[in-house]
Amino acid sequence: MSPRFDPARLSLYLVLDPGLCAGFGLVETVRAAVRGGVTMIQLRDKEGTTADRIAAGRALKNALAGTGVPPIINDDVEAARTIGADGVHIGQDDMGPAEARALIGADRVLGLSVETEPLARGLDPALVDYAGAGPVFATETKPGHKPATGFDGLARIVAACPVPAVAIGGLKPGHAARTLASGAAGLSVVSAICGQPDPEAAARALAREIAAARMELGRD
Ligand code: TZP
Ligand code: MG
Repeated sequence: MSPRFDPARLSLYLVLDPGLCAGFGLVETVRAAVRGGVTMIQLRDKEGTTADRIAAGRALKNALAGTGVPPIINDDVEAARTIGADGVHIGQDDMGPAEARALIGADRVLGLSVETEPLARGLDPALVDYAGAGPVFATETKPGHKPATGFDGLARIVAACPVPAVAIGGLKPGHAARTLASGAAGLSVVSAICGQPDPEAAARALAREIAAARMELGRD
């Protein structure tokens, strides 16, 4: 586990889809989302090349400089290393956590997607810092995703998981209380911020809802 990782960062985790962010552009979306209160940001560019991810990752890293919000790169260890990103997020179909950890070193954050209880239980906390659990709901943002877990399924995955888990998949305003009550450390969203008419307001509404849910659950 990375000594630099603060699980509180999972509270409102924006996953950037460059296509969905095209209206405002990646950098403007990032700035707006940070003003609104996102706590961690991942670049998830499934269409681009490593060169594209390096260029977009650099722009993300520059936009986040001085904010305390860590830039994470999806899948692409080479891009993450090249730009000096804070971490990498991998899925079950990507390189394994042992290989990813060996390539990124001890200091960077490593996230792993887990869609089922057995996958959560099998996660090695010596290698992986946090889990992405879901999808909670069906979502058009990830075609061909695994079956939706619902909140009950999410709670079982989180309970089986030896590291903090952030929930993902179809999460929108109105979902914070049930997500946190499931034991998740936070909400990860794409389309609830990317491509919204006012990404800052969208992020702020979610951040407030999460803060209120934390208070309600006595998790502050
Ligand atoms: N992994 C599981 S669901 C998902 C990913 C990357 C997409 C979530 O997107 P949205 O728009 O927040 O439903
Ligand atoms: Mg992947």
